Amino acid sequence: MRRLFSIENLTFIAIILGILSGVYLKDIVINLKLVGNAFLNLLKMITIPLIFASIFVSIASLASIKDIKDMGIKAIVYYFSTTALAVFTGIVVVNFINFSPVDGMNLSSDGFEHKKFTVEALIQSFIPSNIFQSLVEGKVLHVIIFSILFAIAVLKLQQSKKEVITRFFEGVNDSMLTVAKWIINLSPLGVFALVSYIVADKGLGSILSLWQYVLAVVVGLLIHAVFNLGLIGFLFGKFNPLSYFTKVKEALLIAFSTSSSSATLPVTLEVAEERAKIDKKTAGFVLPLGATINMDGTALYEAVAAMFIASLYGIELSIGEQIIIFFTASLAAVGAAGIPSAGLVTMTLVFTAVGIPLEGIAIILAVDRFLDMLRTATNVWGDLIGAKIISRFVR
Ligand code: DAS
Repeated sequence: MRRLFSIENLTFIAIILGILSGVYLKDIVINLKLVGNAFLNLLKMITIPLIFASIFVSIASLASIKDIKDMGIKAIVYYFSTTALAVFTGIVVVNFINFSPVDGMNLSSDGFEHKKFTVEALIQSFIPSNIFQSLVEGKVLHVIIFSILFAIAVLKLQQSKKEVITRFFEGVNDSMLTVAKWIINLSPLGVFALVSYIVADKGLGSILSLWQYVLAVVVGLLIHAVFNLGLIGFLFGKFNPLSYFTKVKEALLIAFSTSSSSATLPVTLEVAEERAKIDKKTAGFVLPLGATINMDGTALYEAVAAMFIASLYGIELSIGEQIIIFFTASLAAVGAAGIPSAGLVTMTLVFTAVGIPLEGIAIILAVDRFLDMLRTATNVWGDLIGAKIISRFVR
């Protein structure tokens, strides 16, 4: 009976009730934005200290620089191969769905001021100029880069100094995970408020008008999350993806509700270490890194969006242009931050690469947040599959 009312099950029920309330009790739940944002802020509140501490503890507990390289290379190989597979899946799905013109679709942009995302911006998103500013602004990738370098430098200290610093960050890591557990207990309420507000605010009608595009993204994400990642987990991680899913589903539900991989990270780390029993060394390194640079769902979404908008403008994409979309969508997703609608910004890299009018992005704005929920859950699922696979190979 207790299992039935577990936090995960209550969170799932909260999502369903949130969608129904957003449709039928719009005028009431539209006021729940404050409650939803308060829950989101609680998660964001511990993200930066937890990322710093978990990466530090993970690296400090590795025996040598060689081990760090070993785990880092495995993580990068996994990230890029699964992201590329996600994009390929999206392109194949689009080639099966022949987008027909959307009736009543005006192709002029309605004031969507798009921020052009360039390769320079991508580089800058990696390299911090002032780590304290990055900590304050919550620039997750900067914090990760700095904490990796800091931890490697501490490894070179004399044993007594190294121990003091390591003990401190172990304490920070464990206490942040305890706070994460407390926040998770609030998730049914927080998730209900977040989902019901979003549905009431955005309305589900827009999904119908762009049903082919939504279908292509949803089918692509499902194939990637269930078939691609499930098979990769089974073949390389030697585990049953379904039973693994039942252990970590709370993180996926929070990812779906918050549309933010970074905000979900405290929950992702907690379910990985406490429920799926993945060692801290692997989880503490692979999950924070993955939450910012491993975004399978985002990459697939950007490729599908580019091909959909191109079809609306009557642009016939050659195989060569689809290959360009393949590479730029894989790269652009790396630059997407783990925050809501980040994929919408980096997708300009893909549009620019093949000459698709950026104004077209305004057309898919109305359904972006709903698709963001699904692609963020896919992103986090990809991170969790990677952590489980890599944990098999870490000594
Ligand atoms: N919302 C982003 C994330 O947190 C993904 C995206 O915008 O595509 O993963």
